[in-house]
Amino acid sequence: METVLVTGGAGFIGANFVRWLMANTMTRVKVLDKLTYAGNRGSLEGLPADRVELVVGDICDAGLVDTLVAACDVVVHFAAESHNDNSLRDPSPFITTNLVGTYTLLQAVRTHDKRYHHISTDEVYGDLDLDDPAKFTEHTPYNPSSPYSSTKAGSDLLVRAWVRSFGVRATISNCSNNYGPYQHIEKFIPRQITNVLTGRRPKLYGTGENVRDWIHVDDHNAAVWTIIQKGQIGQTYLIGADGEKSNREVIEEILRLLGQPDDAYDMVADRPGHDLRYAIDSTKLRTELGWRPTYPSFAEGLAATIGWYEAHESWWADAKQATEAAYAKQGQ
Ligand code: NAD
Ligand code: TDX
Repeated sequence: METVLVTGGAGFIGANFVRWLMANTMTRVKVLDKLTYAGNRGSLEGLPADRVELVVGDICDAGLVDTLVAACDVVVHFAAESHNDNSLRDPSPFITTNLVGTYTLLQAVRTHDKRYHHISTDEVYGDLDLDDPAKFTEHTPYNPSSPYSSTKAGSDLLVRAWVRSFGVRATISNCSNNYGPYQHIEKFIPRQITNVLTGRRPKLYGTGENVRDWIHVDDHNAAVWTIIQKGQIGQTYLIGADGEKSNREVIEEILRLLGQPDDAYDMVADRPGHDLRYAIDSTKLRTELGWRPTYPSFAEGLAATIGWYEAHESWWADAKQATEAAYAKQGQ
């Protein structure tokens, strides 16, 4: 039985990935997660103890990382500081975790010659104009805007260098915005859902015309596993499901699904350096590896996600007050 080391497996996408592996493969999983404010043990509850183990630790801890990498077959690296707004308040943990953490993992997979998959974001490419017919491809030049996206870009470049100079067996994927269960309520969609559920109004940054390209987290994770199974070493694959929507459209849809008037939201201070539009062309992944998104429409996925937050208040309630207090300090 293959053992997969999943870094950041107590975070949003990582925890959904572990759940996806349990449902769709025979693998055994070791999660390495520091349990920062974004990590939650509860996201791994109910999984089989003989197949999933959580090790609480830091990806910058070279000794621990070396031991765990030596004992696994494949490393899937999700752990990161992941929120743009936090990176504007304090970039420091982004530099450490996203750059030094990735370097630490690369050194260990190099030493032990292990297969490595690196999870990254479309934000490394910067942004597109609203009326630009182009989408991001694997050939788009890197042009990141925020401390978050620049550290993700830097980590991708480290991976490419370790492939070329040291022969590390790695692949990279850059995905668009994910939604689904277990996402921290600091992020756009769960923030608005839990605002309505707690009697607050949704908060739209700036004009709300900014566009994000939404994909259900299960479709992202199925693509990651496809790349691990069939991807070519050294290659980058873009993951996206043609889900472009403006932030205003998403807020209006959330309000409608929750039975509220669709103008019952506040317009608040914009994010400094706010990227205008992301859009992914995932032709390479679809044609070369045969992946397709399978999740039903965004509206259905959003309705199911709202249902999950309604049913799992105990998972998010403790973080709500502090998260909103931090936003309020910035007029958001
Ligand atoms: P998240 O913030 O929900 O989870 C990150 C996890 O990493 C948490 O469990 C946290 O405790 C852990 N972690 C942080 N620092 C650590 C450290 N030093 N050592 C060990 N563990 C640490 O993030 P997410 O949204 O699940 O994103 C996962 C990955 O996917 C990230 O690499 C992110 O850049 C990438 N990504 C996210 C999206 C998205 O829409 N959320 C889109 C594309 C790519
Ligand atoms: O309250 C809000 N109001 C609002 O209008 C919040 C929290 C966000 N926004 C806007 C900003 C963005 O245009 O919504 C959009 C989405 O915001 P986030 O959820 O913060 O996501 P984004 O900045 O697009 O980055 C996400 O996708 C790419 C993830 O957080 C990253 O980890 C991933 O790399």
